[in-house]
Amino acid sequence: MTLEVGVLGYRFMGKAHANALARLPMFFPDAPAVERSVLVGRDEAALEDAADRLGFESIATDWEAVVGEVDAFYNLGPNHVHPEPSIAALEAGTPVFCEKPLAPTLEEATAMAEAVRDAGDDVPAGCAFNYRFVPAICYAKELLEAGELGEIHHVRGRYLQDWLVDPEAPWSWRNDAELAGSGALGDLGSHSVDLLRFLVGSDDLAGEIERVSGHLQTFVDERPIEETAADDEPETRPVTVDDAYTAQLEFENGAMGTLEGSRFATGHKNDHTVEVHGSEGSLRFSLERLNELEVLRDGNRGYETVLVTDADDPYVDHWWPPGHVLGWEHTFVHENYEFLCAVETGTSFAPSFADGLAAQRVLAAIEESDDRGEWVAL
Ligand code: SOE
Repeated sequence: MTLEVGVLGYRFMGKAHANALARLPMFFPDAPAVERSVLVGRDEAALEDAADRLGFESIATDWEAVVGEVDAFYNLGPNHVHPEPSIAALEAGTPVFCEKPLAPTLEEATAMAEAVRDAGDDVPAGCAFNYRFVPAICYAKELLEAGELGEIHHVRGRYLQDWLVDPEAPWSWRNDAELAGSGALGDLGSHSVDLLRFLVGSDDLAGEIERVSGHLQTFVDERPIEETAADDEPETRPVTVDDAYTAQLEFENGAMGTLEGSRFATGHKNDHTVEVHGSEGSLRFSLERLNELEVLRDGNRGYETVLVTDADDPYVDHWWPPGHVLGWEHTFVHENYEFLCAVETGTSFAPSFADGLAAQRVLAAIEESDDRGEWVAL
């Protein structure tokens, strides 16, 4: 059976997921056969061009006509577009794969998670936290769950970019609270929160995040609109979200966490790092060196750098011989493989909408803590 997929959104994430779907038959021959059936958007001319480039059979400008007619619906639009089409698809019994963060607000994320519950266990719904599918992160999870690091004392999630450090960089939906919900916090912090939950969130490790203390900052409060940026006096729009955040976390089992993220970290392009310190050892991961995991254990004095590209490392055997490193785009192939296998078998997929909602709860608490200037319990 060929799964017909409808995809809303055809820019950055549309390209990342279309590329992943195109790779599956070649590298994951046991994946379900998938047809890139319909590409959904508003601008017909842009859609036609994108459908041609991304390999879609048809286009549609009305998602309502699509969500009940496909075997899976991908919601890759801007954050404010995540709730309504995803809920409509779930109400039609269509599995949904939605980009992160799940929604602009906690209320909307809650409604999306409730729609999954109402749709039933055989309708998978995933939140596309692609960094769970980095082989080195899967290996880190194996080490942690095997108890190799012992009792967890510290976790640290940091995500630094610098694409907005230029005040003349144009305004986009990612700068608007109504459209995005939050700025760096939802865009980058959602990844860090999900990864920390994935790595140390189990009861026998750090457990869930119990309370937070957060601080948000906006460095540039208005930006030129792209269409007028070349004018002498470009029209501008206000920036109504954070440009950067820091937060302290307390986990159920007493572990301490710190989060930091920025779109103003000059010189850092996509610098997503995770660090964990336990009673028996530590680990460090950096997306800019995503094939490696730095591990300190067994009483060694220093970290060893493990190149996670052996045939028995997660997903690696689908690609190349050891040492023939993977990249950012491969994480999308891995998550698409897992999601589409869940669609074919009607089984659950992680990270689920419940995981997306759990991350959203942390983000909302960090925003509330920033507003109130005090710790906030989840
Ligand atoms: C932000 O620019 C961004 O594109 C995020 O939205 C993605 O989730 C992240 O993987 C890369 O950076």
